[in-house]
This record gives sequence, C-alpha cells and structure tokens, in this order.
Amino acid sequence: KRLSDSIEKALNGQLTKEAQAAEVYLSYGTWADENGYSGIANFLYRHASEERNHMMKVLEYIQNRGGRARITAIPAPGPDPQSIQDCFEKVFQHEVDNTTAIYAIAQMSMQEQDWATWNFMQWFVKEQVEEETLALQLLDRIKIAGGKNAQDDALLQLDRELKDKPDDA
Ligand code: OFO
Repeated sequence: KRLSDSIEKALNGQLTKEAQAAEVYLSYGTWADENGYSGIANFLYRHASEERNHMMKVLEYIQNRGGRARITAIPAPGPDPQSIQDCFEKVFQHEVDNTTAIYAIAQMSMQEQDWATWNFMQWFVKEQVEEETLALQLLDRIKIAGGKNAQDDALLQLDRELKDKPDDA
C-alpha cells in the first residue's frame, strides 16, 4: 500500500526537521569550539551526524513506500547560545519540539490505519526518549557545574568526557 498524500507530506516535513536539527547542532558545535569547548563541540558534531542519519532514514522510508522525498531549503539555525547551559537548554527544547512533530505523525498514521508508518515512527518515539534524557542529564551536570564560566573546572571535565560521545553516531 502506497503512502497517502497526507502522510507523505508529513514525513517530508519531518525529513526537513531532521535536516534542520543537524544544521542547528553543527552551528552550536562551531560556537562551542570557538569558545574553547572542543569536547562539547565534538559531541554536537556527532549529534548532528545522528540527525542526518535520521533524515536519511525518513528519506529511504518515503522512497520505499512509493512516495517522493522532497529536498527543500532548511531554515537557518538562529542565534548562537549565550552559554553552555543555554546551549543545552536550546538542544533540549529542540528535541522536545521534534518529539511533538513525531507524535503528530504517529497519531496521523493511527487515524489513517497506516500501520507500516505507525510502526516506522515507533523507532523515532524511542530515539526521542533517549535524546531528551541525555540532554536533561547533561543540563543537570552543567547546572551543578555552574554553567556559565569557561574557567569552571567541572565544565572542563564535562568537556573532556563529551569528546567521544555519543558513540553510536
Ligand atoms: Fe532526530 O532526533 Fe533529535 O531531533
């Protein structure tokens, strides 16, 4: 059964959202690097590449289900974060917005009884839980560390730890 027009359109919207998330994290990564946090920059670059993988997953699904993946302009990432804490608050908010979009497609697929798409979206539902949890854990650490000061030892320690994470990009 071919994708319905409405689901195809919604999935294409999701494709663009995943591409935009990759751009946003790349942009935050360059900001973090410029501010002396090369480990956090690395973390954000890896996160960006995970987002690009999500985009490809959606692209392949649309194509495999008889639809056409549409590659469009991506909105610009927006202003730089004000601090490391602000950076991860923005990352968390971004993930929450993405979760909302994913839930909307899952709900739409349920209404249309498109169980293939519903099943496909469950992978993203699970992934969003992981990404939100990780962002919240990092935010907690950053808040304990103080979150604002580049000279903060606890932040520098976190920066070192994030050099190789996430490791499943
Ligand atoms: Fe694609 O998972 Fe984050 O946004």
